[in-house]
Amino acid sequence: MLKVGNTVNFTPLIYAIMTTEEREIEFQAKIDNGQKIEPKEWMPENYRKQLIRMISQHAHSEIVGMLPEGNWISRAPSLRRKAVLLAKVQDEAGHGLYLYSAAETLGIDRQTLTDQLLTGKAKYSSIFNYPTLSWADIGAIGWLVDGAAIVNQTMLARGSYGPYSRAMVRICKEESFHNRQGYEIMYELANGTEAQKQMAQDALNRWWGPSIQMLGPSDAASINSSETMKWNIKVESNDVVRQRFIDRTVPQAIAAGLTIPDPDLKYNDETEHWEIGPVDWDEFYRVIKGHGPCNKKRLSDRQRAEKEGEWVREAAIAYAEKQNKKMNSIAA
Ligand code: FAQ
Repeated sequence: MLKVGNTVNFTPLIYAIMTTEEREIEFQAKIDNGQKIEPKEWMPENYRKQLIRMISQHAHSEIVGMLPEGNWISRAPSLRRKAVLLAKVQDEAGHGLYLYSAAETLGIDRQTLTDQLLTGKAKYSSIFNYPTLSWADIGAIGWLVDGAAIVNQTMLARGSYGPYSRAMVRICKEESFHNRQGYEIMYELANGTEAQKQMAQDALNRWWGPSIQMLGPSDAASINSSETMKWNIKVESNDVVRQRFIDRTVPQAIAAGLTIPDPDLKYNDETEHWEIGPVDWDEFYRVIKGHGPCNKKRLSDRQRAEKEGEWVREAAIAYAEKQNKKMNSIAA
């Protein structure tokens, strides 16, 4: 084994004669050493599969996540709010694209990933199966959903797969702006008229539970964690990340004058953490099995967008072919 600085590496010659078991040991040594794994390096098949599952689920979430917010672009209450929301929704599309590209480095193509989403084979985040009933819901999404996403993704930025962890760095910077604009909307409504305050509280009441759930099942029920954590795809467990989100969000609610809809919520002086009541895991599993309030609508909207965009893809291919022909004739 070659050890250059902190880097563990076998020479290519030794690598070629190693057994799978030996390669797995070397792979785990790299992970334990904090090294990033890059696309062309050897990796266990399940590492690849877990990454494709997680990254594509994440990419689909960004794309489907545009729908509940896109619904409010034409109804934003001012030009400033409209411009900010438009920029945010565009950012989410960009995140989807970086993530699909990161997944493609693992040997799967974009069309296959898209087909998995459109046929309902691949999951996307449970949180995007809820409706946006009022303007305050846009505030709640930015504050709570982007807030939960940032806490999770800051952790994922420390993960072992190079292209995914690097995508997280940029995504987190943008999510941070999304989170602030969401909190700003909520804070202003909560400190506005009585009707506005009620609108903000109602949005918090509806989005709090699903935001807690979106960070994944409890550690005891998390079937993938043993592999995803062994390989540092996730460097912290679902419950640890969830607790961090709760600890950061409860004081923000208090500062805005809003009430977290949980009668069991209390601060534990000894642990210095906010403790919540039971999470509605029945609701979570119902939603991820396709029975949330908007699952059918989200999927049919994406299916329609795919169909309506067909001519754009055909035109892009025809244009690329034309350009290629032109270049070839110049070269000849
Ligand atoms: N929804 O064994 P675990 C965003 C599934 S981005 C649906 O604990 P794991 C930005 C899980 O896939 C939000 N399914 O799984 C934005 C597994 O099923 P499978 C998305 C869920 O992977 C903001 C099963 O349950 N972020 O919001 C969910 O170790 C605003 C058992 O779970 C990511 O995708 C769920 N919430 O840990 C955009 C981040 N949770 O696949 C627009 C990347 C779990 O075996 C507007 N993903 N499941 O059939 C992750 O960090 C992880 O996948 C976890 C789950 C933490 C979500």
